[in-house]
Amino acid sequence: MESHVSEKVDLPFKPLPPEVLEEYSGRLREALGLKRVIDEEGRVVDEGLMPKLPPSEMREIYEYMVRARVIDSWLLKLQRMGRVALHAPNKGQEATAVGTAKPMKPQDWLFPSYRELGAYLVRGMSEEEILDRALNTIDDPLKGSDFAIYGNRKYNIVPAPVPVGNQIPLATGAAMAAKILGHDTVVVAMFGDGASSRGDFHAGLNFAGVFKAPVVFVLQNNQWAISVPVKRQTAAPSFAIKALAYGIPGVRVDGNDVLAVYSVVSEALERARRGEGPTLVEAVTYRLGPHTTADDPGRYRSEEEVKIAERYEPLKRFRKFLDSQGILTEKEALQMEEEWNARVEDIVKRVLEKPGLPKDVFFHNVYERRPWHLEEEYEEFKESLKVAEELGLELEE
Ligand SMILES: Cc1ncc(C[n+]2csc(CCOP(=O)(O)OP(=O)(O)O)c2C)c(N)n1
Ligand SMILES: [Mg+2]
Repeated sequence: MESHVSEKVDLPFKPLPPEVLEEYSGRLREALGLKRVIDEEGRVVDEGLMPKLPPSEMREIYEYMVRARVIDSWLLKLQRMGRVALHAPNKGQEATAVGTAKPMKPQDWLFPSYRELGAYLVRGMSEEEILDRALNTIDDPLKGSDFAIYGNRKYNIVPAPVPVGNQIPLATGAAMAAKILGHDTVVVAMFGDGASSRGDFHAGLNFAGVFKAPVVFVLQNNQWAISVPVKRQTAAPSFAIKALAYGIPGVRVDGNDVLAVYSVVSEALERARRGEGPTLVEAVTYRLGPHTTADDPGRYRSEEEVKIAERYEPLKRFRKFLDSQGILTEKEALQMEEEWNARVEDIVKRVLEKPGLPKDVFFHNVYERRPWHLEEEYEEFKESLKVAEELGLELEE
């Protein structure tokens, strides 16, 4: 009988060829090392990895990091004022967010997590839109759905899912779609160290490896998943090494060195665009703030640890580098921060004046045509609003 099977396995069994061993020993070094361009004093330690960027672009990268820090601190303040429900602070992770998004092309797609303000800004989201979202104003692009998680089709940013790591296989799927359609699109998924313990991480990386999906996985190893430290997250010596078991490169990079992140992510994007498949980038960083505004990190980590981590924070070191290169003086850099602070304060004032979303917002924007049971509920809801009005009751926005 004629066989319809087109694939076959290698028989008889034999050891793997030496070139595989050689390739993997190189990959092993990348997965266990730490790529850096500048050290914590801003000194160049690897000229070969330095991205070829004009001074104006270096300056722009710093400005995005400043903007991420400024809007982050405003969101924290607004939460403390009772105006924002919940915020996941970004402080300390700005280099990974900006360094990942900056080399992406406009047609690429970002599947982020909830801690990437710098990446949203680079993709084109404004501070005003971030605030509209966090405060659920009338201009909230996601119309009040869930709490402060961001996204917008306009910038090819898929809103982050609440279940940790769900975006990983979704990103692989989107990358496969782009590949099948022949689009020049690379997908970037961002997630934390904690997300690597979900089955979704395995499914997403395994599938992407087998089918060479054009996707870059950026794992932000910020040392903590709420109160769980990395040593309780995995027994492996690094997260990047996990990629090797899926047949894809895994690169461990200093996530507080924006130039190194830029360089490593650029290379991974180019690999994917050439049809060579996915890469896992482990960006080693540190979450300087609490997990969210509902968290008290004093219960599980020492202040001393945070103080040490602050020495490695990404803005200061990049500022020192820019100063030493004559691109931006420390004084100009600090002035830039003050200017953004004043600018964002004005935006905050304006956004606080905006009306909230209409009360019936949750009946819209989910289905193109409401199913009958929601239609019934909607009628009942409108009726109850009328009753409330007749009784003179004020429903909260
Ligand atoms: C599937 C799932 N389990 C648990 C949670 C609760 N939760 C929210 S964030 C988080 C920690 C995630 O840590 P990590 O992936 O390292 O990201 P980080 O918050 O450090 O950026 C957990 C357990 C969740 N949202 N989804
Ligand atoms: Mg984490």
